[in-house]
Amino acid sequence: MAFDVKFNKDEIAGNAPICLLPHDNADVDSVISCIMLSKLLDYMDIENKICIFDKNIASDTDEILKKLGYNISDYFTSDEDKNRTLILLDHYETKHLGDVMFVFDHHYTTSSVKSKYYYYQPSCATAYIIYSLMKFENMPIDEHIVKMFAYAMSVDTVGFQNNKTVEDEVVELKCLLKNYNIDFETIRKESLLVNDISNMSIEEIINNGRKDYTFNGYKVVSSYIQLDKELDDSIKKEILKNILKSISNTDTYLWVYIVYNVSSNTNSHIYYMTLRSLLEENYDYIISRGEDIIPKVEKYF
Ligand SMILES: [Mn+2]
Repeated sequence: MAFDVKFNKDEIAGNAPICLLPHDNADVDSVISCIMLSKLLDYMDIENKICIFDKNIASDTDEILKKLGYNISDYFTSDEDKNRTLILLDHYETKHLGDVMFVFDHHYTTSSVKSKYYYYQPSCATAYIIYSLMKFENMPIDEHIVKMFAYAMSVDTVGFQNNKTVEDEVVELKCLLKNYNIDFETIRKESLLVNDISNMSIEEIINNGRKDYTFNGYKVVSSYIQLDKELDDSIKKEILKNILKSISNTDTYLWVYIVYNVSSNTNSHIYYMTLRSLLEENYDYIISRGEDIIPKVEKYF
């Protein structure tokens, strides 16, 4: 794919050291994109530093980065500097200080982006965009780099199954992995981090991946588990019973609980529970909580 971004070495070097920023509540893709771009800038001889200000890291990010040999706390920093030049990865606006020179993102926005250069592409992951940039700059691609963006792509598309999946990119990735004898299915499974509910308490099961919202004054909670099989009926009953208990104890109006089955028999079960009602929805694909379910719930309020 042609890569038409103005990535001028002299201009960037003139603003060095460059600070590479993942979004707050950093996830796998935003951190991997930073690490990949840092490698590219190193290759171009441009001084750079990855800065993670928000120490709340999205769940499981740590685990996948460790698999790749990185320790996320190595990038933690607290010193803001308004004279810094920033590059934002996997997001398009920031509250952190500095001048934004580049934004690389795969999320579409209609709001105006306050960055000198803005690069958006509807890719599986921002890490794939950085891989394209590496190729554009003739940087040698090795097995480790391929593994990095493979994990990021898989995490962001829930194992290449949600509607953010770009088929052309998956075909290219499969080809690259084959060249290095890396098994696609292994990367996919490892990135999905299937919950082992036999080792989780009922509290952990109902609060996994929890997010809290307030819509028009109503308290809404969402959480989910990811399995590689169907949920047993007895555990399902136990989960719903405990969610109901939590709803009445915490003055929650609605609890949206999602059970993902990421086996080859892919599906999503969604339970919308209030004190007095339970609505169940089933899909034969991996539905996105952030893009499909929560916006619909918000509209309801
Ligand atoms: Mn992303």
